Amino acid sequence: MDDKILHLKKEIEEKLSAISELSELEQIRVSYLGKKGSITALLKGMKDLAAEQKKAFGADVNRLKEFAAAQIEAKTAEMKKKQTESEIASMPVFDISTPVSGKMGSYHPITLVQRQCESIFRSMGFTVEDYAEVVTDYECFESVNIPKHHPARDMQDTYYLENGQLLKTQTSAAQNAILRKYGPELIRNGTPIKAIFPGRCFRNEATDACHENTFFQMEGMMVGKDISISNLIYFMKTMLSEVFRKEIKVRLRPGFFPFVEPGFELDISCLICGGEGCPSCKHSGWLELCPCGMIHPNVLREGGVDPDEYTGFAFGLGLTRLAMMKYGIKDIRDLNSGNLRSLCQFTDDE
Ligand code: FA5
Repeated sequence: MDDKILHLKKEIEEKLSAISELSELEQIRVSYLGKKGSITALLKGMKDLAAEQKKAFGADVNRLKEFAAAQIEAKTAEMKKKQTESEIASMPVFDISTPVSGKMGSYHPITLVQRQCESIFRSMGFTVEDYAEVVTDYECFESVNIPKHHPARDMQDTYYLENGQLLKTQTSAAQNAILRKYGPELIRNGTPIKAIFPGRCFRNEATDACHENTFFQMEGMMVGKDISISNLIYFMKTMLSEVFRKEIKVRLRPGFFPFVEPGFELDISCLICGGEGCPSCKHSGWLELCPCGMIHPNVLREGGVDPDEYTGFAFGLGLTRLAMMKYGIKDIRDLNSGNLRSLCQFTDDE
């Protein structure tokens, strides 16, 4: 082999073993294999050789060229691997056992009372149901004994959608579906229907300290043999004493709702002003919290349950107002405000 070729081979090996930076490799590649590189110059110079020398010299130079390219490629891979390893080694160590400091967030006060109510009713054998927010006129009104043009519709100024559906104004919109879901088991085995169904409601209302256009209710129903007002009062009392865990004044007065007969308004003495009267209770000292009553026979019949055999109660708890009373929130509008400083201060007391 030509001396020049042997010399270049040795030189390449020495240079590659001496480098410390990845960027130096490109300089080496260019200086041997680039347009003006030493190996390229050897190939170009072949045109001046005698024909008998060309073949052997050409083969040697090409072998050198392949050798240089392979060595540079191998060195590049080796250096990249080293670089990655040293980057990993210098990364900060993530210790999963390190305690996380600081507050991670909190539940909205309505979520807190909703969860508390769900757990109270679950412990008394009720199932918790979810229901849609966009419903039909039939679900929200007709199935609960409020036919078209009934004056009771005026009490719930409704947002109608272009497709004829509406944003539910009351959680009572799920009553018919619950009766149809659990009614067959009641009829087959006598298992009473016991369900609660919390949900968001919408009404086109002027807002004030105790009215919002978007608020939460939690409906509850129990249907079976010989269910009476005593059962209703028992469950209402248990729920309120568990939620407030202190003595609160309650009053039950007649109330009209087309889907119950008899119907009641269950009010609690305003906990913001202690019953003295304030904007949160419209200066009456009382807050309408949980209308209720015995389910109207038309509603049971429409849900496939025979009103001559079965009776039941229903209630429509104002969850948003319950959160106000439980946490001493004076203005209902604070609950939809997204103001984290005021909303993050509440905790679950269970
Ligand atoms: C109803 O919506 C009936 N569906 C409740 C019911 C269910 C009665 C089952 C009988 C049997 P009412 O419109 O009064 O009733 O609303 C019920 C509760 O929701 C009120 O007592 C109140 O606590 C809450 N509520 C009603 N409107 C608003 C509002 N605009 N802002 C905040 N809370 C409201």
